[in-house]
Amino acid sequence: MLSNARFLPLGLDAPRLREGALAVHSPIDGSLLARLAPQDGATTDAAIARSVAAFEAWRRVPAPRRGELVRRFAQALREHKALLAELVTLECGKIRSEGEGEVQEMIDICDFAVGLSRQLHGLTIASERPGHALRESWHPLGPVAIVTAFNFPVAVWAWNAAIALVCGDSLLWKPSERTPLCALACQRLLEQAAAGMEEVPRGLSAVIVGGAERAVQLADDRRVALLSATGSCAMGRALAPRVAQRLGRSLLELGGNNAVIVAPSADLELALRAIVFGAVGTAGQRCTGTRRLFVHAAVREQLLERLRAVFAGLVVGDPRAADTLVGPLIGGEAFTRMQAALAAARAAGARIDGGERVLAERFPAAWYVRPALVEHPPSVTNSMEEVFAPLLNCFEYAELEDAIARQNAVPQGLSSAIFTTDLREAERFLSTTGSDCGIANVNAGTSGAEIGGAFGGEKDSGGGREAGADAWRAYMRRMTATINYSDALPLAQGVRFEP
Ligand code: UN1
Repeated sequence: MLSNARFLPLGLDAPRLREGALAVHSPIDGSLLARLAPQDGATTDAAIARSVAAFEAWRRVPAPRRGELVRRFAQALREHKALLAELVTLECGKIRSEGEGEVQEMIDICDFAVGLSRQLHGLTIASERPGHALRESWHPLGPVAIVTAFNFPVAVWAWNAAIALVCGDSLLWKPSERTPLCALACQRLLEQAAAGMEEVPRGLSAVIVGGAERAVQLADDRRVALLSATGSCAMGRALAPRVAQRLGRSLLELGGNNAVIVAPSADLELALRAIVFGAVGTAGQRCTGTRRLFVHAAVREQLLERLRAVFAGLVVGDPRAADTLVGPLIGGEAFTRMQAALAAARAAGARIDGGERVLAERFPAAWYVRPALVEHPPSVTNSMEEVFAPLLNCFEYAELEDAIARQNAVPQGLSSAIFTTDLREAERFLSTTGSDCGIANVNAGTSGAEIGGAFGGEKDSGGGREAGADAWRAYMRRMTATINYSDALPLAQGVRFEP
């Protein structure tokens, strides 16, 4: 069980974390961290009702004051950064530096949102009618439901929450069943930030602990103004039609099958480091992770030889240890899926280095793997599925056009990268007919985006955009107003209608 005293500042105190039906295990060693009581349909329904009431109060608070709440929250995050990062590591298994990076990402988006709280601007537009003004304004939207995955148990919520809060919305957070403690800790820090701000209504933010059926309930409920969901393509496919059925709004951030193209002119050392971080960072469990490599025939052997050596030498182990770079998979199903993908590749003639389970004796109830490098034979030209594990599929190419075509030939379209020092190749990759992804990088890897840019992807990756300069618009409703300050009533388009 979680050591109470240690995590007391995050509000994770004893009794209520020991009695429920939902067992939370650490992927580090399989140990039991807590037992939480999941919410049922009725308590979720009541939480939505409270969220509506909180929204109705919060939308009246001036946006810069709403920003003040987010500023205080960022302050609380700064104070508790190390502890929250430790909890992230414990609950989802990412290494310490990545846990801290995740909390930093929360702080970054909060700072960004505080600035935005004074910039939620509309337009004034020239009207075609004399004595008329045309104006656009943005108003708070309503309760925003945020469904998050285990791999970014705090940052992805913060991308949504910080912006939704300054936009005047209330929050309902359904975290992954695997990482509810992180959610409770964030909720506690937000409540602390709100203490002393009397304009913050009760129920402004709520955590809904539970499984997929709670996400379905949020998707189905008309009171939820926006469903922002991050997770697998399958999850998106299950939820999006439900929201669409009630003509509601959704913002989807789903899977990726991200590729790196390495051209003959590439700085190979740079490419190597970016590919390794992209493929094995967070134990391959990032939606932006590098799944595919298209390397030019001229540099193939050189790069793969280096990759094999680096993969073989990576320190896999307890993510709390200072020298570990690859922590555990989230669980046994992830391991099984990875092994199935490796078996299929092997059957089709691939050369595979790594991929085996390690540390099974020390951690019998956890799932550590050596990252796998899969070199496909020429007969296999692409891999279509996202396997959420440290597994890199390598292919050779001869013409850039063909590499770009293969990169784009998958259902997903989240992130992509090219390594080249040839300006023409780089610009070709970023052009209209280049990468079809929401994120396209040059001489930088597929993962590790900063919050200043819009984040999200095309096709099966969901089409949504979070973070970035204009993401706030998704969390507000847009109103166009025509104001007639004349004493006549001219109709637009010159229409005459005189009864
Ligand atoms: C995710 O995996 O869901 O760009 C989000 C990145 C991180 C966010 C990943 N900033 O890799």
